[in-house]
Amino acid sequence: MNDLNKRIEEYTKKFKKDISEVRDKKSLQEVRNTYLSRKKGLVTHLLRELKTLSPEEKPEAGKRINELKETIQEELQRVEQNLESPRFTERIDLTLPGKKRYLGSPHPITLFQQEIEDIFVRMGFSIETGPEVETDYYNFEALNFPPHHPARDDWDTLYVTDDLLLRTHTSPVQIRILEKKKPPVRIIMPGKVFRKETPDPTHLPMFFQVEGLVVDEGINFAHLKGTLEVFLKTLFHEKIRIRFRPSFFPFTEPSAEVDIGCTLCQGEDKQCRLCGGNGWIEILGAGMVDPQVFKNVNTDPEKYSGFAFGLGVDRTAMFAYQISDMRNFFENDLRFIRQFLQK
Ligand code: 2NL
Repeated sequence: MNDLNKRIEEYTKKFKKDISEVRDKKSLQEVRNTYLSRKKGLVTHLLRELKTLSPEEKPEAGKRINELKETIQEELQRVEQNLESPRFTERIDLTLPGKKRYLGSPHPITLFQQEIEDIFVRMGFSIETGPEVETDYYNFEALNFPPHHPARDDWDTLYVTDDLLLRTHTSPVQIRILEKKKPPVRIIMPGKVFRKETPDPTHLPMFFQVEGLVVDEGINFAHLKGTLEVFLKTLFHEKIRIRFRPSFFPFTEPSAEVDIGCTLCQGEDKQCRLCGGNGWIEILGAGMVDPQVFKNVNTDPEKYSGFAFGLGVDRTAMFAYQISDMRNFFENDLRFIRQFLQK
């Protein structure tokens, strides 16, 4: 009897040790076999040995062996559950700081483009978009660039095929609209445009442009001037000077370029990193729509006139934020990008 009691105690201890070392299902099964296997299990042996005890000793010993068996079964089940759900075995430290999730935000150029759009929308313009891969006709010919005309060279075009190209300006959208819609037209066209250029502080092979077009009876240069002055004064918060210079574009006549006084040095610094000491910054190209362009879209130039303009969004953002290298916008250095997050 004593011998049996001793072994019950011994197995109880040994089981505690064995079960505490279980780390996977295989070792769990081994422990189960060691104690409960029908043929060789240690507990099975103990039960068999009950027979050798006297009738007085049997009930007490039987009870203890059954208790041991139940304990073993419960423990095996508990450990099995733990193995199945890692949450029970891994200790989770609830005091650790959480993982920080960063919120996305629009790109600074997108935000600036929206500012530009908002100003024109408040003046009654609507927003139009169109394809980035264009035909030669929409990008050049309809805009009064004859085939093989040297002016095409100024646009450093990226060709897809002989007839298909990446649009070099958003003007083709205006042609598409004028083909479909009779004046009055008052629209702006924001979007990506492409030029074969090596990136440098003031040039990118892909940039954003906003072009605008107003067509109606009796539209004249004063409308152009007034509209662009209101636009620029609003965008630069009234703080700028504006000047118009004569220029040339194949699709407008007469044409002008619009400069603003340097936003960094106000013309006072001969070595200014933004205007290079010039004091003026070229912001817009504009002009009265050439009569030939109207003829190309079946609009009568005797009845209708219009003005058009175009500006580079990235370029203008550069002057609004006083950044001297446009490549900063697309290098995706978060320290740079985050400065423009809207609070
Ligand atoms: C610039 C100059 C300009 C236009 C774009 C235009 C469009 C049609 C007819 C006539 Cl459909 N003109 N667009 C006119 C003048 C200038 O952009 O330097 N952009 C960055």
